[in-house]
Amino acid sequence: MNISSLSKKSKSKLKSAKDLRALEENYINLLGRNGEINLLLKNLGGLPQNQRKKSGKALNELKSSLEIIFRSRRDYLKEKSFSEELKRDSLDVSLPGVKDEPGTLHPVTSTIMEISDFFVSMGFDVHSGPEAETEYYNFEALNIPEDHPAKDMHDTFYLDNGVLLRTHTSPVQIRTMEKQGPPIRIICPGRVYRKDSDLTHTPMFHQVEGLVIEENASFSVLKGMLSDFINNFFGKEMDLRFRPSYFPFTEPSAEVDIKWKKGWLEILGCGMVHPNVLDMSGINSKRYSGFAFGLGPERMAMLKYDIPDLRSFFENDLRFLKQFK
Ligand code: 2U9
Repeated sequence: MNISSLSKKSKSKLKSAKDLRALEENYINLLGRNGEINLLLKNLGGLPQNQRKKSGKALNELKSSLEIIFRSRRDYLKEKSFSEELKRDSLDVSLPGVKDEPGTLHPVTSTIMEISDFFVSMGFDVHSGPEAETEYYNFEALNIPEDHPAKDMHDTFYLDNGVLLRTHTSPVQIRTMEKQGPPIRIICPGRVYRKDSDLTHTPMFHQVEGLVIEENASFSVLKGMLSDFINNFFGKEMDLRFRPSYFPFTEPSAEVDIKWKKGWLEILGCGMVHPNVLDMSGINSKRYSGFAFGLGPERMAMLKYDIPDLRSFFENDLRFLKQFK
């Protein structure tokens, strides 16, 4: 065995290892339990007596110096990989940050919130309900007759099995009347759907409806409440008129117009809840009376913010939406 050439070869193997993995591998091959050096040490017994001592000493010395080389190379490679990692992951803290542009509430959302807040201040609770409804809750329970044009396939989106997309938020009020007895004071904002699409109609739009049921609900209280609401919403005393109208679910019914740029403009509908509607939902119409109203927040927002085209609410054009910051 030529220990001097083994020493040269093994030292260079450790010193030249390119990375920690290669170093580890070379270390195991040389100094591991079954490594080259240990095998030689194990085989010392087969050597003649005079060589045994000399070779043993030389091999042990080689082992110690290889250990030292291994540790120093290992420390060097660790340091090198760490500094490479630092270089790779370094962060230039002088670069400009990412500008975070906060969003804004959609004008329809803030209008709904403003309307709801007003009625909440008058003691109303805010209720919501499903957008996919049954014919019963959307039509029948509201005293809307079988042959009413609103029930036509041309006006209503029908889903499977007699389920439809609600055409108004009134089913929410029906569900509340069934669950909760009088007194009731609720405001029901939400999305509604009608098969309508032109300059002034979109297939989805919003409604806010209100319902009050108590022992002495009267048209005069309704009139006072809606007048206060309108003046509050537009921030000034408005000229308004209650004009007789017809809805299947209210009797008597009225529409409210405001004076707008010289003419009259309709902005909401209202009326005393029809006794049939109360009775069908389990409320005794002999003891209780109710009033209800409905309005369209898109229309209210168009008037308040002078928005000419209904469709701008649904186009998500940031140049439009940013104006409501
Ligand atoms: C129940 C009883 C009565 C809700 C009412 C109106 C009049 C009305 C329209 C205005 C414009 C809807 O947004 S719009 O298209 N609404 O004119 N809505 S009374 O009456 C109800 C509701 C529920 C149980």
